[in-house]
Amino acid sequence: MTTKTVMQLPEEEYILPGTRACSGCGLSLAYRHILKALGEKVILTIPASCLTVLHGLYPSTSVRLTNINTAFATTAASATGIAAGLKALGKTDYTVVGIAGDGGTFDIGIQALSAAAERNTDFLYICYDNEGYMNTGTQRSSATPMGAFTTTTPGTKIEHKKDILAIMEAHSIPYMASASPAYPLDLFDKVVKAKTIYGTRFVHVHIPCAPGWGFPTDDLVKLAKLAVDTGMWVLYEVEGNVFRLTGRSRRMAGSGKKKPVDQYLKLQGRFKQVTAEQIDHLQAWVDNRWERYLQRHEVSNEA
Ligand SMILES: Cc1ncc(C[n+]2csc(CCOP(=O)(O)OP(=O)(O)O)c2C)c(N)n1
Ligand code: SF4
Repeated sequence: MTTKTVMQLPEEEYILPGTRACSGCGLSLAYRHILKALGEKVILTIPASCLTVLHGLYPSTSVRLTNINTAFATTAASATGIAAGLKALGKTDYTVVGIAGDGGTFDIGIQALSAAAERNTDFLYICYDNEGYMNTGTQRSSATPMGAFTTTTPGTKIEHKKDILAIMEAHSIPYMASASPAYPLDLFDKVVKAKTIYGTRFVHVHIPCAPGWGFPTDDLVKLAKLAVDTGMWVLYEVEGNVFRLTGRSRRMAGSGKKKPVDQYLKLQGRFKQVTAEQIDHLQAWVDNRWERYLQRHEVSNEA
């Protein structure tokens, strides 16, 4: 089922008013809808990250759900343990959810995640991707795009972003998707779907970060939308072997319209030093990936 309006979302709020996240944080917006989709019967496990900051310091918390704070590299290992514990207790009505940043997923957490995915361990893993180690001061991760400045890339980053969804797909997991806080209904529906499937499910969420990327906080949604409109972020899902573009990306596939990447780059301080050559590289990278997605989308829709 597709959610058509925000009026159809559950009224229940799991984030209490007042969190320690920065104002205008993309994570707060996405997380609100993720938690609405997950509901009460959930056990979260979260490593050191902006999300731990959002949750707050023991004994106070801004989130009304059960959460375990785990070590940086161990989100998937922790989720594996919780899933095994629930199974031993015969409890089948809880969803186990590991949620980590891109540093905790693409880099330090990938070993435990790969091992769990290969075993098809029964949990949902959500990677919120603010494209750097933001909680500790904007260091580079393998999710940082080419041309972006970070505090550990003198000049700008010279490598492209790692394709984590391709890596997860190579594990043949039953469900994976990408989503954006600018399209909360698409995000909500994907998490609801992921919740019901058995095995390792992976949802990758784009998280614009005002202080780390250098844009005014009220540009958050505009920037998140531009990421999709330029193809820097693509909304899709892979269910079994079926690849589907979704939401705004699906409509773009129909109209054939994609904006140039520099429209997205020029709104962000982190791309202040990007060179013309890097913009060309980024555009070619986006165009190649988009073509591949279009072909897969057509093939899967023909079948
Ligand atoms: C083993 C280990 N190394 C380093 C740290 C310090 N540390 C805590 S959070 C963090 C950055 C997390 O980055 P990411 O996972 O991308 O999440 P974000 O902060 O961007 O939300 C680092 C380096 C740590 N807690 N443990
Ligand atoms: S640093 Fe960025 S991702 Fe982290 S809480 Fe602040 S705005 Fe959100």
